[in-house]
Amino acid sequence: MEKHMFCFQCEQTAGCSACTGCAGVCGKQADTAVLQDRLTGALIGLARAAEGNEDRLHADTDRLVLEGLFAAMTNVNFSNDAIAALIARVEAEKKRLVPDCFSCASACGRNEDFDMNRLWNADPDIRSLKSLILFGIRGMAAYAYHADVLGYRDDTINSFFYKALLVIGMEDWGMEDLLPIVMEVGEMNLKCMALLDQANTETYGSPVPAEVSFTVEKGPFIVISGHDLYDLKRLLEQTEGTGIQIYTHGEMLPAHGYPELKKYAHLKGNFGTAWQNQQKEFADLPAPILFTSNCLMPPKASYADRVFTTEAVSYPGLVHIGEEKDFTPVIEKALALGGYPADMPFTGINGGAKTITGFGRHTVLGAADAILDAVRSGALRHIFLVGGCDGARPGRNYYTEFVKQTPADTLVLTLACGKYRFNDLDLGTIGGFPRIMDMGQCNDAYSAIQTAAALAQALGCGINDLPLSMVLSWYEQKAVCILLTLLHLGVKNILLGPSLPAFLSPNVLRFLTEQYHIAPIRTPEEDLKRILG
Ligand code: SF4
Ligand code: SF3
Repeated sequence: MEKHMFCFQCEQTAGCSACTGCAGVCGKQADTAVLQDRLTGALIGLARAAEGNEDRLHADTDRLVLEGLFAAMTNVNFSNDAIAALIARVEAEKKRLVPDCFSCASACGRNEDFDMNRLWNADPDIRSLKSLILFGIRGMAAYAYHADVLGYRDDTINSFFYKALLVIGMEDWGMEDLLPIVMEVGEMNLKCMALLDQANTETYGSPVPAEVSFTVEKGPFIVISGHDLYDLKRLLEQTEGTGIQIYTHGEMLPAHGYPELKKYAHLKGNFGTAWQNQQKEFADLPAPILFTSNCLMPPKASYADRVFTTEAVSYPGLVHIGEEKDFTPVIEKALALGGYPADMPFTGINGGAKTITGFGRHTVLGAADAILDAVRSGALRHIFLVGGCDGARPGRNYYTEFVKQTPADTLVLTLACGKYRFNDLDLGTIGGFPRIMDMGQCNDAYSAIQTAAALAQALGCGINDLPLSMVLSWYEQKAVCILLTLLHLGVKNILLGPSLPAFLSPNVLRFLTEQYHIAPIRTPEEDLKRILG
């Protein structure tokens, strides 16, 4: 049994510094963390083997890289067996790429895995920049994976994963060499979010505004969580006509806006709030829960027999649904549990009984003229993008209070699971629109970026000159790649909370503060005053 690990990739890391003992705050055991490090080291070895052998790379090699990076993200894969199987696949792929290296005596390093302890013990600034690259590509890999599942791939994006992995393994690179790669992660992630947007909208249609109830109707049901719309679609097909209702959870909520998903009458509503409340919310649930991506918490014994995983998600003892996507075990569990005997009204954290989602870029840009007129006339004073991850640490009620205190002549755009802090509030309307518009999942930051770019173009100014402020919350590595995308686009004055990443060294933080004026959130009152003057 391992007694020592090192992980500081997420916002809830122990002591705002690093998880270093027998287990992380997320419940990841030290032996799993060590295996995930070995997996990352093996992926760096694979990138070394691929250098100069690009013509020998297959779509399967690219997919393996995505799976390996995705599996080491926070709250995705807790299974030593699953991680060990990935390591074995990476080693086999390396042997296929450079077979001669395994019998050669010269130590050229072409087939060598990287020891991640060298990174964790490196100079603080080098470790900080390489962590930004590694955690950024982990988040980005999840997006590329969801696009890949729908048949959308991009060679430029796939090649970049190898390049970034190679860089992480470089021993002699300094800050000036690493900084451009950090920014390139942001650039590539913009392409990657665009690819996923294309995959989702071409497959399921452009999202339209949809009201989503929090009430669970009587009878058998299944709760589906995570970001993967393909899994939801397969589940909807397999449950049609069975009498089983489907409820979204967490980041699956925006699925209600997609025409090809909302057409299923048994896609009923949304269950629960953000991921960190699952152990409480699932405790007495008379239904199975299917996890398709982050964020899975270690299930309590009271409901562990009802949790199922698929794709990159895995947890010891839970039933994993394989690539054939036969959801029979989930369906049988739903029928056996039977659901609630009568309709069960639930509420969001502010007591609201419903929410609205589906304000993707097509809808918001369709209203661009009205928004622009309102900005020009002064009827719309300011737009806030309040988005990002939710989490367990105290202090996140900042986002609820911030949104509640935004003046009536302002608009709040939101995305990702941080919105559960306020998405059940009714703040009224402005110019015929609700004052809170949910643009979708974290990857729909692409929609927000496109909207901001279009408004800036129409007003003849830069994004930083718009009456727009970004108030972001972060937790895991998808937030890291999105933040890097915003920096790549030159977005300044981002407010970030609830705390700053532990992997930012003082020098790297100083650079971000000086160049991009990133600032930590303070109080809603102070920040609103600072923004609105
Ligand atoms: Fe700690 Fe976060 Fe790493 Fe889990 S993912 S071990 S909580 S830093
Ligand atoms: Fe949430 Fe885990 Fe980040 Fe896609 S589901 S945003 S935290």
